[in-house]
Amino acid sequence: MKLGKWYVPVALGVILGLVAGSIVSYVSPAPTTEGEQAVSGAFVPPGKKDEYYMFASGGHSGQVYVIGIPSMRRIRTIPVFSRDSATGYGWDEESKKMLGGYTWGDLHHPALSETDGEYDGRFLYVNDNANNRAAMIDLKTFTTKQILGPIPNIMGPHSAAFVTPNTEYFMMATRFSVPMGGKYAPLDKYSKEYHGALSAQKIDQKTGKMKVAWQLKLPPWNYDLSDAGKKISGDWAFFTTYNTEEATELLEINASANETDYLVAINWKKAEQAVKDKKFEVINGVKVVDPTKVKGIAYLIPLPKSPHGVDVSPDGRWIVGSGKLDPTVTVYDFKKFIKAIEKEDFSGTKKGLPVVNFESVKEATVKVGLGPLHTQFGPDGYAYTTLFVESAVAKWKLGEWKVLDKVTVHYSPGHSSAAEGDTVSPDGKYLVALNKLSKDRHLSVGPSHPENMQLIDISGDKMKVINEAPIDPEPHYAQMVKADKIKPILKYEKDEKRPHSVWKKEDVRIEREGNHVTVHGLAVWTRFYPDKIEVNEGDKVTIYLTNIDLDQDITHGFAINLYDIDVEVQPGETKKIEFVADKPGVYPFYCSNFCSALHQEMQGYLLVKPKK
Ligand code: K7E
Ligand code: CUA
Repeated sequence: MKLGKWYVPVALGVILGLVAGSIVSYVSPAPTTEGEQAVSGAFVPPGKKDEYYMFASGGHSGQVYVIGIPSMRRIRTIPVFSRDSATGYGWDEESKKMLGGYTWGDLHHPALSETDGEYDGRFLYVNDNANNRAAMIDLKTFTTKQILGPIPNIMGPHSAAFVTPNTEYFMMATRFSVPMGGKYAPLDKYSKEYHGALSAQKIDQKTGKMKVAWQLKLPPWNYDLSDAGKKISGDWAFFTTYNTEEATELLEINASANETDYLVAINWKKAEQAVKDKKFEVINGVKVVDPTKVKGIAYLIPLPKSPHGVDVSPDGRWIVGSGKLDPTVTVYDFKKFIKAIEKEDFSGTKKGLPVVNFESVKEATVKVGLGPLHTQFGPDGYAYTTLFVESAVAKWKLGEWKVLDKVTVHYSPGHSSAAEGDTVSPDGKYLVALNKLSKDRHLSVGPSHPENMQLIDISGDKMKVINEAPIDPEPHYAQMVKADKIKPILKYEKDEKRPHSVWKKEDVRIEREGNHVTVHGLAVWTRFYPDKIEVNEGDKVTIYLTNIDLDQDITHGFAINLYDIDVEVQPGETKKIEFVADKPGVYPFYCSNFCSALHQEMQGYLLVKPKK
């Protein structure tokens, strides 16, 4: 084995990481008492509410965490790709169908819907890196309303998720390249027969639901992170790549051999046009455009040292790429990029795609520090880059291209999230560092440590850590939106036309058709109608249950002992439950969500008569 160029920076990074880790354990700037928090502005007293919602990805928990800022209180967990018995998600028919037999997901990057580049508070989109899916959460109810996929031709859509400035599309690109169309090809055919892909999901503006619209066939590289253009770059999207070496083994070494990988710039309007012009082939039922055959869609921009994050400035002009093995971020000027492609100022082609001349489009190299991963923005051109190896956040300024301040965090931040940070007009004020390690920061809970989120006041010249909270594994990215933009409903409408809902005791019924028993029931403070369901062993049972308590916060559960069933019905909601009564005997059912002083009385019996 040859010791390549990769060896020195990697080893240096590890050593410096250890040194930085041991230094920062002595620093403890976060306020620890309410008094200190009150002084710092992070304390939200009883009766007062937070200024921002932060929606954090739950990583391989498959969930979304809702956190109040600045209090850092976790308000809610929204199950998306994993079942959650606390909300009955994954047991009723609707959510069971959405999950499609998968029991988990790897949720990395949430994206709030936007209008004119501003968060509009309607929907939240997320990706599933594990099972090639995308999901939509309706922020009226804070519930998952759609899981799309597995989407064909993509594999591990980590390079996601963002929406275009008016939520036209939700785009995702593959982390792993595989043979397209779900085919088999041996690894020694990697360079020829494997491909990356970008999948564009069109969004219905009324329902927020997605549909796979078209895809791009891309070179067999790993597509890592992405961001949508804004304003002047609004027709474009940017993706980082690694492993342009096309290695298939020992990637930690072999995928770090090249000095530069690429930033892939995609003109999604041109891709849309190519589809209209019928310049596509259909693979696995999806319209796939090959940008090596249609000019003007895809360009490569060299980006140093195994890039991770790419982030577009609020005005859309500056594109910031972080090379994780280099202590710098590289900033490109979108205006220079447009000039370069007009003049065909290329240094060559790679895999059939034009490579833009690096020096012609690069504006600056900012020496931010060790292990830069992701950048967020504040107003007035301030930028904040997380430094994983250095356990710090660097503040720098667009145009000045130099670091103005640094703050130590605990420890090893991945992403950070700024208030309204991905919009065309970030608020400043708050930045949350989503730290991967917490080590000694909280009471020990054994070998598995929580992650650690730290709130940084970015309103002054000096950044200050003013609050922190541990959290379950594992937030990657998060978005922070002004609280008054989110308008949740407090109960479901009493809709008497809703199929299978019953609102009066007189309409409650149990019907049998062959060996299929259908129950139209209701839950009302403090009983179930019916409270006795008699079936025969082997019957298929369908229960429609409506909660007719229309008061805020009167949630009923419906759980059946030993039948592994647990759903929740919100005020005014109807849920469908289905199972086969394959166990004979007597099985109490009960309300699993505390609803009143007589909650414990809210029970009934499922009687399953044995076969003779
Ligand atoms: Cu953890 Cu965005 Cu999946 Cu970087 S990613 S840290
Ligand atoms: Cu209804 Cu508890």
